[in-house]
Amino acid sequence: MDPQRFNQVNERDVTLGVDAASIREDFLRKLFFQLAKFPGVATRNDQYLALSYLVRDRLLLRWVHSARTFLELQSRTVIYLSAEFLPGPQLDHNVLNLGLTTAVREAMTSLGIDYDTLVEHEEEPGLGNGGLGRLAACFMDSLATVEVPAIGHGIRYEFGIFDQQIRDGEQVESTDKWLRLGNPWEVLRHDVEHAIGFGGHTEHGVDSLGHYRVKWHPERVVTGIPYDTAVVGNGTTNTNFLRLWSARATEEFDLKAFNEGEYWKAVDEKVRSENISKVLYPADHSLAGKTLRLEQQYFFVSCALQDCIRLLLQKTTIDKFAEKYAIQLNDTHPALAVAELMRLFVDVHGLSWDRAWAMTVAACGYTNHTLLPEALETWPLPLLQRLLPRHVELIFEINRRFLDEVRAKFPGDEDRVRRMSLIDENGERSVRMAHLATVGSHSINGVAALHSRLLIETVLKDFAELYPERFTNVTNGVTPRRFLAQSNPRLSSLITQAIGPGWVNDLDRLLGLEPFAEQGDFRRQWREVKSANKRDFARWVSRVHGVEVDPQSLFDVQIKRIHEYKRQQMAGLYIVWLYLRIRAGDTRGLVPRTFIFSGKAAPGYRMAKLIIRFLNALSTTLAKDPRARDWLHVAFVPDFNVKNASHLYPAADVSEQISTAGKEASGTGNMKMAMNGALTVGTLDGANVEIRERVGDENFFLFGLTSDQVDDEKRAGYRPQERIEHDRRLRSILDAIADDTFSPGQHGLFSPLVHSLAEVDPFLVMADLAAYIECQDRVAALWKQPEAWTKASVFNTARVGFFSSDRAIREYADRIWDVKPVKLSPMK
Ligand code: NBG
Repeated sequence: MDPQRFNQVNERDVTLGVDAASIREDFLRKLFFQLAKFPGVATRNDQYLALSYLVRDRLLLRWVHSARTFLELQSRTVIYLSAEFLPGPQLDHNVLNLGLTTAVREAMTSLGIDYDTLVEHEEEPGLGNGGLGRLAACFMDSLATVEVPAIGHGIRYEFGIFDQQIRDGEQVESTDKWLRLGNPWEVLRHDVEHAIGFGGHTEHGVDSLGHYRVKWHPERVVTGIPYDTAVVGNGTTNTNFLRLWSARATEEFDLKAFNEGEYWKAVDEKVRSENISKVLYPADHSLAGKTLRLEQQYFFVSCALQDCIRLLLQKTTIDKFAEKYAIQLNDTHPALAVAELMRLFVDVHGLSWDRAWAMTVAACGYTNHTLLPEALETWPLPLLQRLLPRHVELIFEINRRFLDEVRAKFPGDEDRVRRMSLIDENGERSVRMAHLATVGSHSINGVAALHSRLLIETVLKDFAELYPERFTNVTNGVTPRRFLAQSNPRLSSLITQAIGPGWVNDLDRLLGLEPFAEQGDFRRQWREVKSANKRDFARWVSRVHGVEVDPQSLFDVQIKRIHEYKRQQMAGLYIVWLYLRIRAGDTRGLVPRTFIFSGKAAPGYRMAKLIIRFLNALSTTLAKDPRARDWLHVAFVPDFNVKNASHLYPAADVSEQISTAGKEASGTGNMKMAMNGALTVGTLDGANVEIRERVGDENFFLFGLTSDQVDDEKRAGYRPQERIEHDRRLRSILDAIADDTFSPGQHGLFSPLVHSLAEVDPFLVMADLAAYIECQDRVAALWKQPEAWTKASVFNTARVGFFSSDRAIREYADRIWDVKPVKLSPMK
């Protein structure tokens, strides 16, 4: 035995070929030795797995190298806590980031395998609902690419976001069995597990040294085990990882119960424990007031933080925690981290309260992702008390000290104290998670300039007055690797032809495209790329979903979660307006258009589901009417997810970003589409504001009320009826819907929609619709001038470099995390 000798060996002693011949040979090795198959019986899934495993080897080599280096250097590490991650399919993305695209294609071709078929075969991990989870995935990609050491922590939901089918125009949900055929990317760490307590009671006392100590005796303990997925940077060696926690029963069976013959009772506890990581809550922007959801949040936060401490203590002591880690709370879902850190520091590791609190605040940062009241989490105190009794005590103590600070700064202002308290005393007492996250963080940011301004003017106003230095903005970004290089190879090669390589990791270089916008020949090529992408999309959507679209028409695209504030219904009303005109023979100024919608509705959100029903009804009605054939089509593409979206972004001509101003925190689909050369029709909301500033107002179709005007309208007692009375277009649109034009044989199907719009209109659709119609006229007018349109399209791509998530991550790294990149040398 010579451990010294073993320790001197390292990953550099292994080489993995990156040429087509090596990849071909490794493919066969994986097929034979890992899957125990020969070509004659290997299924497509076997081929996919064999290829994925050999690609994973190349990731793991870099990962091991990164991990060893980071450990030696004790590099400061970002811990990104997020209840949701939507990474999308891994195979092609990893192949691209490793620079293996050509070699892999060649190797597959030499074996008679179509690489694209394998890529299309992959199921994605749908471990998120929408933009928030996808942002987390873009950030993981950028952290590795800009060489910042990071670990993402989340939950390995056995069932992710539901699959959506459209049956008879309605959304039908089915379980997402993403793990069914195996997940080749994850690595289970058998040697790591953490115990997560729930319930029970606390015991207060004095230890042998005379220190006041609290001990929590949980009633129930669940085990968390980690599944790791490597995340490699593009063109870097740096490889970070995503650590997703899965819940296991601590004892497989309750032996006593089992011995007494109560088999069911014995397995009951197992089922209860493992339910924690069973399924993702499929609602975005609404509080699911569920015990299980709270259990999920605490479960992954505690696993993550215990794991951080475990790693820290391998090399140093607990008081170095805040030097070693920058903890980012992705919305309030992980806000319990603030209380859990205090528990770990004070109760478990014996630090003083003040030391523990200073480290907690120094380590934590909080990103707010929404101002919508229904999405601001609060947990009923009795529930918290029952599940996490020690954390309630800690939250009370944090609150007591915090409110003393508020009183000292604003003497006599008890109203303010009530507003700022971590505990909401109105009605049933509850804990305000956004307040907990804010008080426990040294930095609080919104996700676009407007959103961050509104955050400090409204939801967190009192906090911004107390701690102005803590508030900042980091506008979101998206990864150009996945959303341009990988999903739009045609446009990518045209860009590279024009400005050379290197832009994908330095997206501001796209500015170099500007002069090309003036060249007719380049514009022609640009149009050809878009047309080819649209034809591809038309073929794909027909083959996979049986939806027919005409690639010659203008593709007007709105793809995102279905929500009243996002106003898919407003686009629907505009389509009705166009249809009424066409039926009346008035096609002046129109251009042939295909409206493409895609998005899921929360299963319990009735109005959102009715909007899906409505859009599908428009689609069928128009398809049946020969008068509409040349002008107007509507396609609803089922099951919006990262994979399907990647077919859509490259094909979009118009990007619909039409939320009520002040409601969409940022949006990221807006960035993805502009990057692919779509022109935005948008309100001054979220990141639209900054997109417009950058691409130029002449290359952006703006309409609608500003967020201040929306507030004014509401304050003045907004009445949609007045708008309807004054505008015969609005009347005729609503009348047509109410008359069952789109619901033949189903009288009154859409009356809840009409009623909501005409009587309440919480998102001011009626106030903005006229402006929207006029804005769409401008769209049609520009579409009729292909040269001018193309120029605007080129300018959109050229000027959106700012919206790379690399830029966003660099801002977080400099202004919030204080982390420096760690450069690693290239590896074979
Ligand atoms: C969403 C916002 C989007 C934003 C993403 C990412 C939540 C709670 N918020 O506008 O609605 O782009 O977060 O920041 O899902």
